[in-house]
Amino acid sequence: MNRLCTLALAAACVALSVPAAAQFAKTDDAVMYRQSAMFIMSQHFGRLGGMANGRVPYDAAAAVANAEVVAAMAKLPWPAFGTGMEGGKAKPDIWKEQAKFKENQDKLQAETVKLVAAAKAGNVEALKAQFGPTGGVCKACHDGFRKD
Ligand code: ASC
Repeated sequence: MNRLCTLALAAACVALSVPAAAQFAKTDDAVMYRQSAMFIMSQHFGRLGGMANGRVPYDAAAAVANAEVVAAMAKLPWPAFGTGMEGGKAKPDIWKEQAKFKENQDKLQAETVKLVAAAKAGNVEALKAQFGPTGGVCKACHDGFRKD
């Protein structure tokens, strides 16, 4: 019985401590996953940019829909930067400065939550006011952690 418990505990520990790598069959999948999430994010962020910059007519419902996709995508890429998943455009600094990288993730998530709120305000001025700061966190992280 004791032995069984020990084994069960060990199995639970392994299951709980499986690195994020276990979520992906291979590193290439992790790279494709994080790039895909960021590609979708950029498409929808770009549509908001069109409205914020007056290139396309402001559409309040579309703004909310786009901002919600951006905020949803902003949650996704991070487990795909797990241990051993170096590659793509990711600078090695991501794995060397994990606290700083995490700070950038948190900032992005905070700004995209504000972006949804700004879109829900229902006027282009609110959207404009939050578009810049959100793009700023995209850029800051890319400057520090993405290869050219
Ligand atoms: C985008 C996109 C980025 C960011 C960044 C903002 O639409 O693809 O990487 O915005 O350019 O400065």
